[in-house]
Amino acid sequence: MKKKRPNVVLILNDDMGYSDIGCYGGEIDTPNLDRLAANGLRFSQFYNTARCSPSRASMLTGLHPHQTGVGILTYDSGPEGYAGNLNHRCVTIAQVLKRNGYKTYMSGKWHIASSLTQPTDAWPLQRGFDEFFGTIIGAGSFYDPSTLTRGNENIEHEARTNDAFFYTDAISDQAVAYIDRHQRDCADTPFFTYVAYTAPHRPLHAHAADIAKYKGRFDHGWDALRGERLRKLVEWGMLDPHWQMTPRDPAQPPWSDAGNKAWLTRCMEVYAAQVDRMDQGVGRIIAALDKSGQLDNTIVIFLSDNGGCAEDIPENVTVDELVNKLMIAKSHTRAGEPVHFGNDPGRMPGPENTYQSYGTAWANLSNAPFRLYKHWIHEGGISTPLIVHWPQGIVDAGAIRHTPGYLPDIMATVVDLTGAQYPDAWDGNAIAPLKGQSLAPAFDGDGGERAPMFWEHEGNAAVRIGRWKLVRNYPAAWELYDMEMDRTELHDLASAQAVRVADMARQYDAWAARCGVIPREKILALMQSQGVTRAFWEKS
Ligand SMILES: [Ca+2]
Repeated sequence: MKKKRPNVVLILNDDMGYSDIGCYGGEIDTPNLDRLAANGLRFSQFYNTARCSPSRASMLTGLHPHQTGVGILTYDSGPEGYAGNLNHRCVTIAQVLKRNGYKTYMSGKWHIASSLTQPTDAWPLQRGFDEFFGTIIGAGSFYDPSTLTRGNENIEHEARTNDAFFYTDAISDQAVAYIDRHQRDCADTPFFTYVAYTAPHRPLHAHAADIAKYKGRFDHGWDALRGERLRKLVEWGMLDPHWQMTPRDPAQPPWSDAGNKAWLTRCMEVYAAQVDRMDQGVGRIIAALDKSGQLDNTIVIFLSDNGGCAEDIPENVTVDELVNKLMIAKSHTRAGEPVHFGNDPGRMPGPENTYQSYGTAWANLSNAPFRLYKHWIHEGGISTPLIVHWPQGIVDAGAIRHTPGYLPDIMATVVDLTGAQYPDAWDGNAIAPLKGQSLAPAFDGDGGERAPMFWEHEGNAAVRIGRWKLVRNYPAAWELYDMEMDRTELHDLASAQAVRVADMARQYDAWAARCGVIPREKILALMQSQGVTRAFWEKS
């Protein structure tokens, strides 16, 4: 008898740093993710694409973001490669698996379609999902989310009329319901479930009980805790003992000098509560898989879409723009109280009437020990946990893998392990060749060949070839790092190795031309000429 093909549960979260969860050195209680790691694999060098939309586009299609039409974000007037809308030269994992006999489900944030309110061919049901519950937009209230949708139908009223609604829980509930119903109705058919949490993306919204649990957990402050995380990661063999801690953002005070400590710690407590709630949901999803007897033959993959975020709630846009144009906030709570935008030490974050973010210094902690944040291609912007759990396919339970990889590898891995065919054409359109490579060989051990990896986001860019990483913080010059000696990117070797820099830059330029990357100066002018302001395409 033919062995049943594995199910795939792909869990993505939003704006979480490399070292936040327990099994990557953080203080947050994530027993369910930790258990997946203990029975599966943790990858120490997996990379995303520095921001929500491009990461999702790349992960779901196996291509680079610019090839899919989602070069930056989801605004609808950009040029080729930046239309902000999934194009027809790519297919999603859901399309590929559905054509290969899988049932396909999605619960959570989409954020790769320019139309937020009217269904288009870039919405989930038209991109291979049999079912969809979630939001089309990239951010918003956890209590009353904009663009809440089931299938192709707006269901915002379901949250608005339900005092108990909380988006993280709703995403988990729906994922569990899919698994339960699938087991009841079509247990012999393999399935793909994409669970895209918005936690811990700002605003800092969380349940009071979850926040209370973290009281005191961060009182030692960002400096001591960064050191503690690095110490743990080195002790566990995740990071190399020779890599040094990066300096914290010099614009932020040492913890000992910081004012408003009660408010500052509360910000991090709410962030932790957001992640904690997600982990509770992961626990329920795993329990549903276990109860249905599917857990052993399900590949569960967990990762984050970009590094910890140093961007605050946009201050250069009006409340009207936040609410009506960007649609990332509501002007009133469901009970009709006014809401308060922006970070205000006089007001504790967490409840529905607040829109706050945790700030640069805590983002430094999230990304410890690495440099920079979401939006940059230095390690702090693109390093993510990657946990893979698959009892039938992974023997070396609890091990760490140092094989580098990045988002296009997810499609390649899924295609490899399910036996599905990645198409060269779809509905008469040519589909770009798959850019990733399967991670499956690394399930058995490190040491395989790794093709060069490339990134570009808003002018920030990198190429990694073997141990070498060439990286640019736009508009500054290229920097060169030896990732075996210095993964925290503290010792720039560019001037000492000009020949290597020139060679890698040439390879980067060839890749950028091949994949339709438009230089930052030019894309900015093009977007502005088409009425898309910086505030719009950089700040949400
Ligand atoms: Ca994100």
